[in-house]
Amino acid sequence: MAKARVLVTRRWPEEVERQLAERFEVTFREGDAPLGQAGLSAAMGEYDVLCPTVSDRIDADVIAAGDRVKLIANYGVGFDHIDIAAAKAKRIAVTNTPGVLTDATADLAMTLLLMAARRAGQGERELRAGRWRGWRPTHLIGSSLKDKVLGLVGFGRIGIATARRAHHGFGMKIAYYGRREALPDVTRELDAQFYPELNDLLAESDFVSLHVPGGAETQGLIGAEALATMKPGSYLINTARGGVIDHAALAETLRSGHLAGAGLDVYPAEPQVPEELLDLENVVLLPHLGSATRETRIAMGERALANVVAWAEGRPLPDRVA
Ligand code: 8YV
Repeated sequence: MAKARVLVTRRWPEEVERQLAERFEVTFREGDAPLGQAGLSAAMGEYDVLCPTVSDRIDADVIAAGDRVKLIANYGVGFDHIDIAAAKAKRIAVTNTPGVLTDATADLAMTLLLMAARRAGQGERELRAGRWRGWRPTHLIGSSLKDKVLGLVGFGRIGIATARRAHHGFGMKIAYYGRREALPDVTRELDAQFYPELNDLLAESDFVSLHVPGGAETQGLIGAEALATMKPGSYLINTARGGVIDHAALAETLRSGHLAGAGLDVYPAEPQVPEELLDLENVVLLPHLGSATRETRIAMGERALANVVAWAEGRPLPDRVA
């Protein structure tokens, strides 16, 4: 039987590219530049399997553009960049890579939280620019974490992993908003307080960290009203998806001082970063690094590969989302 034709849209760590190439007829894109809508559309008619990332917008037009692709094996856990309804309608299976990037992303949420709380980005910019005037008791004063309330919006795998770090490592109190209450074991372990209403969580939290999926359901969830509801002097952390926040409203809230700071890893139209944030000292801006560890990026590739192999062998797909 002919090997399935697989397109990998962005470069993966070498060891997983090699494993994939041993089993399939794979096209890797030498330059690692994004394919764009035209390239993705053309691929729909030329490959059996597409392995995209968050940087590829697989919308309804792309999905309609060709009839050959039977599996979209996404390299990443979030899949709001793929039109799931359109894929389902064409009986194209979609898989993701859950679980393997939980710890890396929770680590990055804590990185942002600590950087925002301790004004680390601001301090580094000051030092590199030669503006540091030496130690003094009132220099770049931030916030402590111990006994502060961390409110998690979304309490799935990554939200819980972040809560564990914050609670056991930094002595923070844990509160969360989600569709349902967490399992009793988790609630007990973290002494976590459930808030069925988002606004109540926002009003009570010293730090808010977002862990909901992207897409229509969470678009603009943290808009002007939600930001105004947040505690004065609190902090907002986002490692989820950029569309969850209204960034014009966030910039205003940071400028006014209502929020003490924010830490962001994701943006609505990456790689563009909302202009209004760039001049603000009290926001930490990272370039979507949530899962960017060697171990994690290899594990993500292996997980995507496992789905492609299962598909090729006609077995149930381990991480099917459509
Ligand atoms: C990935 C992510 O690097 O997995 C996700 O959903 O946001 C990132 O950690 C990216 O999505 C890869 O496609």
